[in-house]
Amino acid sequence: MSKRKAQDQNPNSDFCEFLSELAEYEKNVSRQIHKYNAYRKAASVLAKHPTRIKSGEEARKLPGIGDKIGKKIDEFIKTGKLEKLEKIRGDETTKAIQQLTRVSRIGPAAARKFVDEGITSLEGLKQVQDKLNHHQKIGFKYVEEFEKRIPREEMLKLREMIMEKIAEFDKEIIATVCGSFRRGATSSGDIDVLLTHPSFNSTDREFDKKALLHGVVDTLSKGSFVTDSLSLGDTKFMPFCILPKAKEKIHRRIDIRLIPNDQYYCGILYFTGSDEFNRRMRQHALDNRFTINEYSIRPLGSTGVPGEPIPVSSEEEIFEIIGMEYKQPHERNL
Ligand code: DCP
Ligand code: MG
Ligand code: MN
Repeated sequence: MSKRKAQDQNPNSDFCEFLSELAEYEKNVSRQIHKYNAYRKAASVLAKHPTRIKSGEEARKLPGIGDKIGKKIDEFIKTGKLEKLEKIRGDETTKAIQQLTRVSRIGPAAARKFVDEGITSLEGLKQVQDKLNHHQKIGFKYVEEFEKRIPREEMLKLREMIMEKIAEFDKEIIATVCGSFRRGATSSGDIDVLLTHPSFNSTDREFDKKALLHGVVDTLSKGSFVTDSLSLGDTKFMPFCILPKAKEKIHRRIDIRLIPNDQYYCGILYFTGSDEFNRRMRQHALDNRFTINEYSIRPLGSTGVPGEPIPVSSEEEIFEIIGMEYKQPHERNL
């Protein structure tokens, strides 16, 4: 199903759209992350609701929708617009911040600083490129390309290409493409690849993880596939690539992380997301006195101090430990 079709089938898509716009405003301009989360959650609940919501009161019966959002839904039903959104859309500072935060690695704080200095557009940013750090320069250079999502068809080809090159270097490396791709998305923002190796354990200080990752970097960088890199560390590589036979020659972002095998399943769980799903699962874990992060799952002692990591050999085990019903990756699109 195409993204468009999915939206058309959502009878509350206009509510979802204004809630998402409010969420973006709270994240980038007013910087109220709680409000951002509240709007996003409400939008995701409404996106899944099978029938058209007819009033704020009806909406308030859904989880995650309270009085304030209920009132906005009423206003929108009655007038076809929202005062708050009209104001936001007309505000010059807001517009400028929304423009500048399009650049990857220019966050709300950096954007506001530029705006205070009188830089209010991407055109303006071009004049002061020396003020950008390395990441921001690359983000600026590719701003339009990075906004284009990668169709699943191309994701499949990219995965094949990446897997092939990695296997060429070391057949023992285990690689999993996580992120929205693993959740079955029809398009993705980037390619999230997690790597591990049977002989790489977190307690093994001798293992040369840097040599392993850099071997992967070298094999990927052969030929014209990789064009640039945002960063390269001992366990993380963020290159850009262009698929040689792609229909459109657009730079795509790859996010590669090398993880010890004893932390692989917590890593896969985390990098499969969604971020909202992760938040809820971590809360569920806490309610049952466990703490989960991208590395491990640990029991919480009576004083709230985490104990030793619990060994796990699948994602299913992590769900089981915290007493949560297993969710397939495609059921984690919250
Ligand atoms: N993640 C998270 N919290 C964050 C950032 C990331 O839990 N603040 C996790 C969940 C994400 C995963 O990492 O699903 C990958 O991050 P991406 O930003 O690549 O997000 P997605 O792959 O889900 O979406 P996209 O298609 O936009 O890349
Ligand atoms: Mg991703
Ligand atoms: Mn990513």
